[in-house]
Amino acid sequence: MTDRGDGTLPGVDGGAPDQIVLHVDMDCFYAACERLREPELEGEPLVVGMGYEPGDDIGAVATASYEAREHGVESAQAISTALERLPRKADPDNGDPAGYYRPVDLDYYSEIAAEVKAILHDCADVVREVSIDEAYLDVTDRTGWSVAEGFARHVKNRIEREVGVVASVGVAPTLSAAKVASDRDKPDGLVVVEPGEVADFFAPLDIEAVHGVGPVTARELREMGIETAGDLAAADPHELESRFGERGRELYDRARGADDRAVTPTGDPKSLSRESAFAEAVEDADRKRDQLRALAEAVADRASREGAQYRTIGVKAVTPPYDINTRERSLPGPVEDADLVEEIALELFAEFDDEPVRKVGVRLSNLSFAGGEQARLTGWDGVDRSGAEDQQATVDADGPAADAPVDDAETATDEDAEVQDANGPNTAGQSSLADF
Ligand code: TTP
Ligand code: MG
Repeated sequence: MTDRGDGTLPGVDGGAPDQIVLHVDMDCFYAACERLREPELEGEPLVVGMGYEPGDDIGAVATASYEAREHGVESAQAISTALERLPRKADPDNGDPAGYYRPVDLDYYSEIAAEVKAILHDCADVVREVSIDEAYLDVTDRTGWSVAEGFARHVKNRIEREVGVVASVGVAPTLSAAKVASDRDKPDGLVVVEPGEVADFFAPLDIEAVHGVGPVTARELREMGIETAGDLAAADPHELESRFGERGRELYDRARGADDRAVTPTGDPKSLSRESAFAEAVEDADRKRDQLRALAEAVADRASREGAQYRTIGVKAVTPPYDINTRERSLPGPVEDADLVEEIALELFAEFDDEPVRKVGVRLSNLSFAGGEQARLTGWDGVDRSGAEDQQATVDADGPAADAPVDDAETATDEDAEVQDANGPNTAGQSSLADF
């Protein structure tokens, strides 16, 4: 960067110059979740939606796999239109293209989303979750521009390796550019917009890609002969101001890449947890228990450093194909006791000792903070459990159990050391433990 001579560095197209933002958006998310538990659907045209059963054709498409999109099926489309364009596979085989249809199972997708978000929280200190399959990460303190692409690739790789779904990622100095970038090369996309490139990156885009330009404004701008962000950036700002008032200037600045928004975190954490994925499902009881001990120690240590006491201790075992099992036990009062965490975690995990397990985790919830400080955080389900009591939940292909949802609003999984330096995936296939 060059010095302006006045002691300040040049701005980044009007954005915050030192910010590195990742926007992560999962590819055909609901369909990807269905494929996790039904791997035969991989590579097939797949529609997730409601109302496709015979005699029940009122409903809409939630999402379609990219194979189904090739047939003209898309989100929010009437299910009847989707069925016309892509008949169900179950229909008599008349040689036409056909696809698979599955109903929406939001509880299951939320479980998978929590897995993904846990990785995101592990990869960044500041995460803003904006929807079930989308989040912004401020990774300024974790990487630099010269290695930002490697860092982003690492995040993508972890999501794919540990959860089995694919994300598209955009990297940019502003939120709006990062969002457009994540969408640019979908599916499996990774697009980096470096500081100084934002305005050029926006220039060829339709004006509706400019943050704040909706269909109504877009129509007015088109009437003025402004079709692209580049046209808007090159327009006379005074003319825009006389047409749109103050907003005109704002749109002009945004078209030139200006966006000084910071990534603001979604909300207060509710729990602390550590997880670790195996490259392949592990049956060996000792290996799983060793890992669980390490996770118990790490999460208890984290709680201790945060000054947090906990009343509920839980474990997670993800079994093939991707069933998320959680077990938890609540104590009569809050404790801070690493040995107890390990002991209870091992007890709760005992039923999985002989099962193949893809991932293990330990979680502390119902947090309160020491030193008489008012508890900042609430428990994961608000249920008052007096006395020790075990809770369990399994989410599987038959749908989730209604009780004890896994609420990983703040879940920090074990940290790969390489997250810090943006090397490739951990070749040992198992995430390592590191302090964070
Ligand atoms: P999107 O991220 O918009 O779409 P997507 O993940 O299916 O596909 P891609 O990102 O690869 O383009 O939305 C995330 C999920 O939200 C999607 O899987 C299903 C749900 N959804 C609806 O239920 N209705 C809708 O109209 C849209 C757009 C999404
Ligand atoms: Mg998506």
